[in-house]
Parts: sequence; structure tokens; C-alpha cells
Amino acid sequence: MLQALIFDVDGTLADTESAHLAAFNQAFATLKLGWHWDQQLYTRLLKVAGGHERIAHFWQMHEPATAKHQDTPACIAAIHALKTRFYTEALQQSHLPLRPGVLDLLEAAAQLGLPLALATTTTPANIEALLRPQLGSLWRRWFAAVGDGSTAPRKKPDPQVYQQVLAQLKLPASACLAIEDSEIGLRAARAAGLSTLVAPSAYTRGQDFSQAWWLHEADEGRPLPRLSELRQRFA
Ligand code: XBP
Ligand code: MG
Repeated sequence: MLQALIFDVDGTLADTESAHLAAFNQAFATLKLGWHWDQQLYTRLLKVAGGHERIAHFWQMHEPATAKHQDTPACIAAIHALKTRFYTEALQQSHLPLRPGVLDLLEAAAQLGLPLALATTTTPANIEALLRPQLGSLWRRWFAAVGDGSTAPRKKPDPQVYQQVLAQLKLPASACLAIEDSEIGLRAARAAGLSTLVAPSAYTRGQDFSQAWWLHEADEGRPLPRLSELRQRFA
């Protein structure tokens, strides 16, 4: 029987990646780095989870000589902090809607007393910036467990964040369903032993989802499956 839903954040709760991309580029421009990521490059870079790790990966590929400098880790931290500021400010100014069907799922689960959780590689401030406008200032109360980039240093596809959330929920993986949008997220959830519903986003469509329990193509705003369908199929 299904006993909890564990949601990924970026790309799953909302289509956030264009806002992340804009914030990265705004940070690069502000710091006069001469870097600019277009959508095609960013789609490839998304295979590296975590903004910090993504910047480090790009730096290594783009400018390997300076990437080895002793000040580079501090520079990456500064770039990422600025990116987080731009991202959270952008979401405060223009709220991003949840993906179709997400709120229905959250509400149906809450009504049934089915615990909800978040398992994401993103920064806590980003979760707050996304969910406060949608769920209110008490948004954290919706979730029995939250794992994020600050709690799980080993980013997806490592299962660490899912393992942390399962430990907080005090439930076995076999009783929970993960909801993801990306191949690295799917691999992390599977490595933690979770069945996974995958609803690809524009940035992850076409990735390898062969390990998904249910692949839901959400073209043209098709909403996520309803909780009753998930419970029926999970049983
Ligand atoms: C997807 C990500 C995140 C964001 C950037 O996270 O890879 O890193 O792109 O967020 P999710 P940060 O696990 O929610 O799909 O810059 O805060 O790391
Ligand atoms: Mg995601």
C-alpha cells in the first residue's frame, strides 16, 4: 500500500529551470566572467546536479588551467551565492506556478493523511522562494520530511537525499513513491529502492527513463496522474 509521496523540486513541482538558467547568466554577467549559457548548453549541463557542481564542471571544461587555482572553490561559492540571490529575487517578483496536477496531488494526499516529502539537490532558499507563494508561509508544514542540497552533499544520481528522506519518514522504500522529472533523479530514487513516477520537463524530455515505474509524458500541460490512480496502480 502506498504510504508516502516524495517529490523532487526543480522540473517536478514547477518548471524552474529557465529561471535557474537566467539567474546563472545574471551572476556571470554581474561578475564580468564573460560566460553565457544558452538553453542547449544548459540542457547538457543539467546532467550535473547542483548549481555549485554545475559551475565547477563548466569551469573545468571551459578554462581547465584556471580551474585548478587555489582560489577557484571560493570563487565558485561566490558565483553560486549570487546566482541563488538572483533566482530567489526573480521568484519573489514573478511567482512560478506549480506544474498542472501537483497541487491536486498535494491536497488529495493531505486530505487522506498520506505523508508528503521533498527530495531535491537544490538550495533551501530556492525551495522557500518557490513554495511560499504557492502554499503560504507555513508551506513547510505540508511536508513530513525534506532533504535538499544542504543536507545531502552527495548530489543525485547518488541516493543520499532519498535515503535521508526515507529515514525521516521512518518508512521502507517499498511503501513510498518518488516523483521525478530527470534521469539523474530517477537513478537516485531507484538506487534508494523507490518506485518512481517520471514526468519529464522540457529540459529532460528524451533522457533514459527505462527504469521508471510510470512514465507520464506531460505534453501540452497534461496534468500529473491523480492520487487515486497512483494508489490503485501502486497496490
Ligand atoms: C535540479 C538541480 C538544481 C537546480 C539548481 O534539482 O540540478 O541544482 O538546477 O539549484 P532537483 P542550485 O533535484 O530539484 O531536480 O543552484 O540551488 O543547486
Ligand atoms: Mg528535477
